[in-house]
Amino acid sequence: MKDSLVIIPTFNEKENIERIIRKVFSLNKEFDVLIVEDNSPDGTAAIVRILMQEFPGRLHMEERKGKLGLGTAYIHGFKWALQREYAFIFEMDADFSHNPEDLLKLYDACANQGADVAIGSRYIKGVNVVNWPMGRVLMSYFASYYVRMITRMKIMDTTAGFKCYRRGLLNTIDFERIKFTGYAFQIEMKNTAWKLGFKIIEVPIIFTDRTEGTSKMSRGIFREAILGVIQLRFKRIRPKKAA
Ligand SMILES: Nc1nc2c(ncn2[C@@H]2O[C@H](COP(=O)(O)OP(=O)(O)OP(=O)(O)O)[C@@H](O)[C@H]2O)c(=O)[nH]1
Ligand SMILES: [Mg+2]
Repeated sequence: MKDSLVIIPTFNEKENIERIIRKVFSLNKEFDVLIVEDNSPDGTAAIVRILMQEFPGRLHMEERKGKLGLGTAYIHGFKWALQREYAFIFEMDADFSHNPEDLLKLYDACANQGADVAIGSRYIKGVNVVNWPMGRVLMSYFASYYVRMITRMKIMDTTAGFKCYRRGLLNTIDFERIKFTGYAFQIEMKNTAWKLGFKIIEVPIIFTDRTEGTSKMSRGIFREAILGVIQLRFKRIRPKKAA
């Protein structure tokens, strides 16, 4: 059955994009792929366009006018997926920090273990991060701890971006009320799911720093996350009104 869509947002990923797409299509389960492309100056979109001829009906691309941020890229992808029949909707980075093989574990947690959202978690069994400088590991680990303390969510890896959502969860979230765009977007989505009472399962994964292409992390993204979680703690969350 054709039930799963992997959303991959891209900005300047020409070194990774073809390999990651081919890797997903080589897995033992059928996943469709949606690239949300923000007009990368490096020509990422042109590479995807050529591959779309090789994988008609399985590889899709939505092109936006410019770099509008990770959060809105995912929301764009979620809306696209909900207009189609997908039951399981995944988030994955293009840079191989997330191992595409782990899509199967995330799928299993949602399809067979009853999760509404499965999170690929770096911090569920110790710290599973490869190739990050110690400073960045510590920062990420303590950021996760900080978020846990402030929001009181029982999630070990609160900033993780490797996920599988059940369709019903995404259908319940009011995307107009999702405000953050960087790491805080990932926290906000978890916080929203948690406050709405959805079942969350963390699946241990190993996260590997990118070896190709360049990072898009910025100080602004970081600031948004630090201040944003305090707002999240007090934010009232209501399910989306039925249309
Ligand atoms: N469409 C879109 N994709 C983005 C944007 N910012 C980042 N991405 C993509 O989102 C994914 C995660 O971004 P990364 O640059 O890897 O961010 P990171 O993982 O925090 O940092 P590094 O791994 O150190 O580079 C990658 O696939 C990026 O290409 C954006 O504004 N728009
Ligand atoms: Mg990355």
